[in-house]
This record gives sequence, structure tokens and C-alpha cells, in this order.
Amino acid sequence: MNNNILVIGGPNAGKTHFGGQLYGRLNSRKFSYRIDPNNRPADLTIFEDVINKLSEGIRAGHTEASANRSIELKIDDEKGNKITLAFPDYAGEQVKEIVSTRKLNALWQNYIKSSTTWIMFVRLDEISELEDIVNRGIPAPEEIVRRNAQPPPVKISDAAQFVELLQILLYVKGISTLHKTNLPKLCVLLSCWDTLGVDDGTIPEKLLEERVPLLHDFVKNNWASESFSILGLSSTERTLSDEPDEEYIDKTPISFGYFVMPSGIEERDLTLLISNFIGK
Ligand SMILES: Nc1nc2c(ncn2[C@@H]2O[C@H](COP(=O)(O)OP(=O)(O)O)[C@@H](O)[C@H]2O)c(=O)[nH]1
Ligand SMILES: [Mg+2]
Repeated sequence: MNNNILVIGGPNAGKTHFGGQLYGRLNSRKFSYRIDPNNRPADLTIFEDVINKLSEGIRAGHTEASANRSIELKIDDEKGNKITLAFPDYAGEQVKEIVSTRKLNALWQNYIKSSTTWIMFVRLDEISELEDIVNRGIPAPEEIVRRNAQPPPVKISDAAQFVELLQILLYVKGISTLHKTNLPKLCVLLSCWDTLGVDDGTIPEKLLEERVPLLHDFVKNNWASESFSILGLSSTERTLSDEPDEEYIDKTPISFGYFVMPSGIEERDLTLLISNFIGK
């Protein structure tokens, strides 16, 4: 059984740091998943850059907009199952372009067609609350006066962007949403979880439902319940800057990071995310 996991998400959503932190663990061979020794990518600089920076206690740089380097990690589990994790580590701007131009380049088309799981990064702390059809209420009279004073910008909400993106990807893959989808599986990863300031035990799906109901509804209505999951992720566990974090240097990056399971429980073994992605 081949599992092809595709990582999808806009700029600054945490994809590169996740890739680096996951790579560090897979490479350590201390966990149930490891990098297939016969299939090591020749160029691992994207991930190694992250690990090197984190080891110095600082954040890694932003992937340049022009960089169109993609990387695939071939992973083995104890049973010999083969998993490919593809990071088209395009600067995430390209994902926004897919929505605005409704075009997918050949590289992306191939990724979409061959993938069996999509991981969509959603960074809730950067989603601006724009009124849309789901959360529009009746504004106060002063508010109406204020709004009428200037024409509103024509803009679709972040929630609608995610839904549009999924619809385009489903279309390219030739999936009809007449029936609930089983393939590809979908995992919505609520990234930078540590920045959200939510209580311990918060259920990721509940949080998505609360903050981005449009996206939550779309996923729930279009994917079979056993084929989607909504998880939290904190790859770095804290916000790093360009000032070295001493604790990071002492404890090494592998000691930081966790994901939040559907039950709300934190799991520190990031490699276990993989079994969540591909289903058990
Ligand atoms: N607090 C916190 N910051 C994070 C986390 N993951 C990434 N970041 C920061 O978010 C920014 C964007 O991360 P990056 O991985 O480059 O996002 P990408 O553009 O999707 O590849 C960087 O400044 C990271 O240091 C996290 O789990 N927690
Ligand atoms: Mg990046």
C-alpha cells in the first residue's frame, strides 16, 4: 500500500518548521517511523537549514517566493509500509495564486493526482475575521453609518479561500462531491497551536468549528467521517525569534513540539502524526 501525503498551505503557516522538526525525528531513528535508507533525498537542505537554525535557538528564514524546490521524504514503518511525504516547498504564495487564478501548474497537477492524503495547514491566529455569509449579523446603527462612509474592499474571507482551494483541488483530482469522499483523506492541521492561547484539552475540531465554521462545514459535509481528521500542531512549541533561545540550544530541537489529537490530548511524538494522516 502506497501512501502519498501532500502538504498544502499558504505562506507563513508553519510548513517548513514542521518539515524540519519531523525530519529531525525521522532521521534520529528513535521512533517507529524512519527515513527509508535506500531512498534518502539527495538534497535535504530545506530541512537541514531548519534544524541547524533551531539548534542555534533561532527561527529559520522564510522560504523565498521564487524558491520552487520541492522535496519528498520516503518513510518506512516497522511493518515495511511505504509512505511518501511531499512538500512542494514553494513559498506558500503559490497556493494563494491557485485560488486567484484558478490555475494549477503541471507540478501541482501531478502532486494532486498522485496524492492519497492531503494535509492542509490552517493557522488560526492569522485568520482575519471578515464577515461572510456564515457569521454575518445585524450591525449596530453607528457601525452601519461608519461602513457606508467608505466603500468596502472586495475581498473573499480567509475561510472562503480555504474552501475554494479544496474545491479546485477536488475538481483537478476528478472527485465528485455527490457522495462523501474517502480518497484522498484530508487532515486539517491547526498549526502554531501554542500561539492560540487555548485551554489544555481543547478539541481541535471544536476550535475549527468555532473559528472557521465555513471550512469546518465544508470538510464535514464532503468527507466521510473516517477519512478526515482535524488536529492541532505546535512544531516549535514557542515563538522563536532571531535572538537565540538558550533552552533550545541546551535541550536540542527534538525536545520541543507536540501535536493535539482529536481527543484534545497532546502527543509529543511527532512521528505519530503519520499514522493519523494515513489512517489506522
Ligand atoms: N509559535 C510558533 N511559531 C511557529 C511554529 N511553527 C512555525 N512558526 C513560526 O511561524 C513562521 C512561519 O513558519 P514557516 O515554517 O516558515 O511557514 P511556511 O511559510 O508555511 O513554511 C516562522 O516565523 C516560524 O518561526 C509553531 O509551532 N509555533
Ligand atoms: Mg516555507
